[in-house]
Amino acid sequence: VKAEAAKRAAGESAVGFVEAGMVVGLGSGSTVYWFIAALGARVREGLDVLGVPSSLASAALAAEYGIPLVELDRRGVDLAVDGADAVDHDLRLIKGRGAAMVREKIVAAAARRFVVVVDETKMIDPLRGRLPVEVIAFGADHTLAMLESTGAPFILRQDGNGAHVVTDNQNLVADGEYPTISDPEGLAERIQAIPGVVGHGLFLGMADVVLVGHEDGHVEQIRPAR
Ligand code: A5P
Repeated sequence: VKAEAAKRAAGESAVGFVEAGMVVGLGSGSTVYWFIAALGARVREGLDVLGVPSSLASAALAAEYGIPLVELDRRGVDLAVDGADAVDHDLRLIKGRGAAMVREKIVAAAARRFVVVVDETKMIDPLRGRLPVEVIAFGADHTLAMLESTGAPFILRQDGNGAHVVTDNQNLVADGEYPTISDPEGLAERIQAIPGVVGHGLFLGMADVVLVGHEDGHVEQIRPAR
């Protein structure tokens, strides 16, 4: 419940970045939930925005909150707001606990401004832990072996019933467990070069600002040094 207050503070504060007429990328997860709820309230008050959802789950949520939705097109989006699983001092991110990182990265890369909302427990430096990778089902076992050559055990993600998790793009998710990620850029390059890989959860050099929510309700804004 304490963490929820921090998530809520971060998510709601991102509404301050939204201006009338914007096309807004809507990420996924329990922190962005608060952003979508708060944005929906502003839409009900008459704010004119369009949302571009980065997952089927966020599309359903945004529709429930009355946010008009459009598909991503070549105009891109003005602002994207999304959560993260880990953030380091360079605002490098790990994403994908919700298995939506490929669409999330497409939307974030299409955004003129990318705002990340997290609670304080997500500040993890150096980056480490679970790194999700979306893989094509064909040859997945061999792809796993290639992923493991980058220095972590990988397993295919399963749901509560033991079935493989299938992404919105009809692919599988492989989760790696890295004791530490000392060279995120090098690792990202090696993973992306594996043919069975669609995309991975490292978001490097993308975040323009990270809004860190604390349990007492205050929100810190961190911007990259670059
Ligand atoms: C979804 O694929 C993830 O990238 C989420 O953005 C991430 O897991 C953050 O979710 P929470 O805000 O629920 O922690």
